[in-house]
Amino acid sequence: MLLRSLGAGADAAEAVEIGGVRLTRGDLLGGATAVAERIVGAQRVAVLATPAASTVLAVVGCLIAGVTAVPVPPDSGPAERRHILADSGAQAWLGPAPDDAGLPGIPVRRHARSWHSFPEPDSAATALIMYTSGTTGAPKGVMVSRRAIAAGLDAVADAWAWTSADTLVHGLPLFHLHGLVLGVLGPLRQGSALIHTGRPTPEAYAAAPGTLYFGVPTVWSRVVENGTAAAELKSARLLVSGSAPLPAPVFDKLAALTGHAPVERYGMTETGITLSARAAGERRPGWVGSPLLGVQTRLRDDDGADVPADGVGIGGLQVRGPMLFDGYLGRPEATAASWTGDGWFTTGDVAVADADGFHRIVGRASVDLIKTGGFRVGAGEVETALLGHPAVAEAAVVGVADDDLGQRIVAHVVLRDTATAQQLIDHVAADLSIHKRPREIRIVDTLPRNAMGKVQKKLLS
Ligand code: MCA
Ligand code: AMP
Repeated sequence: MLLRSLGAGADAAEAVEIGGVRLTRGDLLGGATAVAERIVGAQRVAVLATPAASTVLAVVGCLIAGVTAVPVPPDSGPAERRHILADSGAQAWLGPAPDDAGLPGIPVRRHARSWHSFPEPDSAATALIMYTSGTTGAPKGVMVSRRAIAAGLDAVADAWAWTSADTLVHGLPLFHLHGLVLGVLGPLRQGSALIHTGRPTPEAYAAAPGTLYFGVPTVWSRVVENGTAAAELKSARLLVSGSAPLPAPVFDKLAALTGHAPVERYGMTETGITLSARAAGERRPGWVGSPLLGVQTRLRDDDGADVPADGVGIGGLQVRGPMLFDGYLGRPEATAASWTGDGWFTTGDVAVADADGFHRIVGRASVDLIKTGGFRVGAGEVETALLGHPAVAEAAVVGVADDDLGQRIVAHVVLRDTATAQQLIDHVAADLSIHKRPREIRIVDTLPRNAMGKVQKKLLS
């Protein structure tokens, strides 16, 4: 059973606190089963993934009914939302819908209850389609099966000694693997309580009594800037960081202020979490730990030759394991291109491994995938939005190093007509979600190009 804590008794136990609403296990099982009754027989539904009880009930209802859920960022611009709906083939909005809904709505009633018993869907069935950016083009739908979710959650539980005695605290968005799969389905599989703080602020983390705290590096760097909040986390069992590189100074300050060296882990929407430090093992700043249960890794150089795990050699990281995705929805070529002929997934990250199996992520092979505040943003997607403005002749978008966000999005733009930076940012905002907007626009006369005419992004920083 995927969400094995539901239906396992202890119905009065506190399961989820989110958006000021508290749901016991019984509330969640009864409420989500009532959702399941409304959607059973559908194939895919869209869920506007606000940090609210309705999102949790909707996604759990989908899992009970065997309907694929498509989480949609609540701040997504109309163009991005239209793409996700059309590409995914979602048949309805489950729960609250945006004003320009475009699809029929199925309400999620928080107080409705059903005690119908659904058979457990096939473990190979697609549980979620999560949209994620590539280097170019519109986001692709990553199909994740029930068994991949189960294997991924069991693997992190093993590494982090995560049990029903834990209370998880986080305030991450519910439209990505980190906040939704690890952060909501994780507690429901392990039987631990969840406190979702709405937003992942230091004050909210400090005020929530938990044992296990999840954050992206931006969250932890904000925590260490707030000594009072950090001190409240001394009573935690484990602080976990992932989704982007945790700067070593933040690691060190967190350890000094809270008494807990953070557990770093590495993953992708496509692969789930594959590498992590262990609760009972070494935590090394700048390193993301060793392969989780069932995971194998290898490093390959540009010619496809093996790079030794000697702590020095740098190579493209390839992984395989039971938590990997089933492909990009409707994109067989992109799916095939991401796997090697002998069955390894090419992460696009460049890494070092040592003889103990510890890995360090050195960077990404492509400058066109930006990680900002833990969000993955394709440069091409932002460039396409900018080029849609009539005054923009050329655009090159890069991620520039940023102490708070890891990288911040900066657009270099050649204009053919007058436009202000704010007008261009607003134009992107009309298409894409908030975190994909450039933080800065640099208006330039020309973009640096090589002899082939290709923009040399390495010169733009
Ligand atoms: C944000 N704002 C902006 C922009 N971005 N304004 C103009 N242009 C922009 N580009 C606004 C916000 O709406 C907000 O406004 C204010 O600026 C502050 O924004 P920011 O500094 O970004 O703070 P924040 O909104 O609090 O965001 C920081 C954050 C956020 C909370 C850390 O980045 C976040 O939730 N990151 C999590 C990403 C994540 O979960 N990734 C996992 C991917 P106002 O105050 O008015 O609202 S899954 C993954 O990576 C794999 C599988 C893995 O390994 O986990
Ligand atoms: P996403 O699909 O949003 O899950 O982004 C996945 C990417 O985030 C990976 O390919 C890495 O580039 C990056 N990433 C995730 N976790 C870490 C980490 N702990 N350290 C460095 N990079 C990370």
